Amino acid sequence: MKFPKIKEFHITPIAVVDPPLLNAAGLHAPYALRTVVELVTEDNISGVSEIPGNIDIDKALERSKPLIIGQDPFQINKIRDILLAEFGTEKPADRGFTPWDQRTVVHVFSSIEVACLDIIGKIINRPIVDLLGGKRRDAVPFSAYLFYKYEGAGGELEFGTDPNATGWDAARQASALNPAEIVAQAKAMCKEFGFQSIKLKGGVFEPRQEVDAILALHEAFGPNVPLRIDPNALWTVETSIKYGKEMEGIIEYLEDPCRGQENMAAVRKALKTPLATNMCTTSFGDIPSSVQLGSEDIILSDHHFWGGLQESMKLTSICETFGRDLSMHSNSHLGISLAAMVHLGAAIPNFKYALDTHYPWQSDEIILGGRMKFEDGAVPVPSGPGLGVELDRAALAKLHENYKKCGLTKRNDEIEMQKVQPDWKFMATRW
Ligand code: GKR
Ligand code: MG
Repeated sequence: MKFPKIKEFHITPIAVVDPPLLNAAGLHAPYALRTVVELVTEDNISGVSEIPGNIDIDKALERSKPLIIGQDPFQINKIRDILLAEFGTEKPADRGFTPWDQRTVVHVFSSIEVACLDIIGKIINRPIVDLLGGKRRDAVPFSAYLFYKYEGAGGELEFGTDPNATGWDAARQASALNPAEIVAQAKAMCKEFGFQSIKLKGGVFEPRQEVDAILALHEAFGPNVPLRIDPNALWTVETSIKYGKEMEGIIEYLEDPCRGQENMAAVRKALKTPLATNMCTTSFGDIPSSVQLGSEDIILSDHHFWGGLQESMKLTSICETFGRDLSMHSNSHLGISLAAMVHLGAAIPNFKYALDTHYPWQSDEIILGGRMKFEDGAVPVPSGPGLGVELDRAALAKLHENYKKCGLTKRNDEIEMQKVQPDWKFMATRW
């Protein structure tokens, strides 16, 4: 039997409006960068994927083009071997110190794998979740993801706001620089999306203020709404233990309070609250030391940097074996990524914690039909073949124009922050 081969490989960098959100590394630029990959087979079946935008990843994708064109999209193992032979394996330390993952090859592999799975799903007329072993739930719950932020809509408006915006569109533009404004942001986001758990991105202000924001959220939402805080590794071990103890019984988990597996393990020993990470255990190479040290209870997987959806399923088995729970990390993203996250979220076992998503912070979209809908904080699993979403080519072209105009080629939150506070410097550990 003859199977159609991949004949086209398209790489489209895009820039997506993003508000001035604050984090441990500084400030989000007015646009978040994403790259959309599209593979097309000889019989014109198209498979798509979306990954974080970065010119180095785009260059590596370009380099992989001639290796991928001519391959059978079903032969994902062979494709992985070809890419590994070309690029080699990255070291865990290559992820860097920033809150987001700075590796290249894992992202290349993920983008090609998801696009191949999209093609396979379309050929056999089944959703991707069925290629991951099948659906364990019909809808995937997500958590509200709160950010400290300056006033502003992002994009062309930058720190300006749209006076005609209402509801969450208006709330998304408001400043959130203290506990009361964080509570207001949480109320507006939960009202719009129906989220039933809440995460606060920390590592922005000194811990006392951020813990006060958690206490204010607890007061406002009551004990039945699970809370989390993520200082992105900026706290010392002592600070993590001190404030971790204060939040015991209030938060469902503490995410990356401090840097490195050893430090995380020391904090974990001192607290009853589970620890989660998307920073200290982020690759298969990190698993042996994670198990040996006991650095976390929950691994926040992300198919974009764990090398794809099948690799993420492999991670779920490792988590089951070594007594880790699994949930999901996110960065600014659009609907192709969200669809892939939902297929994975529907397949994973022992779903204990609602997944992270930045989706409420974005207003653009590149899939036909517009923004994906949340029902009571959850996204129904798309039932169409493959990812179950189709590329909106006009919207893609518009966001590609944004990319060409905005002048950004990779994320650098420190530079953005220095435009507001010229002497601001990223510190790997701050408090
Ligand atoms: O978007 O600013 C952000 C986040 O800080 C993101 O880059 C992190 O990778 O959400 C992420 C996290 O949970 O650490
Ligand atoms: Mg995190």
